[in-house]
Amino acid sequence: MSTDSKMTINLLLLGRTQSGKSAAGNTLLGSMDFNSCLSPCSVTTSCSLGRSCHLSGFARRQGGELAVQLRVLDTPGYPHGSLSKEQVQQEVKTALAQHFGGTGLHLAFWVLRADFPLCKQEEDPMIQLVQELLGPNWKNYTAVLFTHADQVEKARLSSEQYLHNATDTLHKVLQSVEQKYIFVDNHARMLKQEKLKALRKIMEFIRQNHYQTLLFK
Ligand SMILES: Nc1nc2c(ncn2[C@@H]2O[C@H](COP(=O)(O)OP(=O)(O)OP(=O)(O)O)[C@@H](O)[C@H]2O)c(=O)[nH]1
Ligand SMILES: [Mg+2]
Repeated sequence: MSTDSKMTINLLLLGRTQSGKSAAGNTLLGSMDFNSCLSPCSVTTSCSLGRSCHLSGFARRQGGELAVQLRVLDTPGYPHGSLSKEQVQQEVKTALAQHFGGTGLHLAFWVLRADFPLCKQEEDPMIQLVQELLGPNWKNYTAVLFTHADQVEKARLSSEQYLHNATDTLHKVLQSVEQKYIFVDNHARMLKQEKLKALRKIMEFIRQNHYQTLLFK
């Protein structure tokens, strides 16, 4: 969905329960569309779509300013506290077809907490789910979104130092998605400049993939 001065970007949030998916959706949209809270069980049990207003100041096309609307699909976590893998998968599949069936998905984020190391046991099932949802070209349409960037800062680590010390599993994942990642602080609410930086990175990932979208039936 795109005119000369306006563009709609469709994003999907996937990740384990309580990783900060809904909070990240709110941060990206600059709203409180999604219910986000600390809970001993999974909070989000069905998919929902949030839309930002038309945002400017971070994307240009042919020399002109682009007004970009983000559409973000929040999903139940996987593994989930009460839903099976099949239920989560079916819920996301249906929502992808309903919301992005016509226009297509630009980018899916695998949401990871930066304050937890990524282990192999978590990686395999998640990659499998992403592959099943996005198909064989999933790597072109997937990036990592680290939440809890405030905790990384609190530990006095730069994002480079953090990644330098990360597990081999995380390195492998980042390699497979061609180092597409962003850090997000959902706690303190990011400063305007930090948010613009994250949005510019998202646009760059999408540009690298030639603005292609994944279509769903
Ligand atoms: N400090 C900090 N807390 C965060 C951040 N992101 C999320 N949280 C907290 O983590 C908890 C879970 O956040 P949610 O947004 O509900 O996570 P979710 O992945 O949507 O959770 P489910 O829907 O249960 O799968 C909440 O208490 C958030 O405030 C972050 O960047 N920093
Ligand atoms: Mg949630």
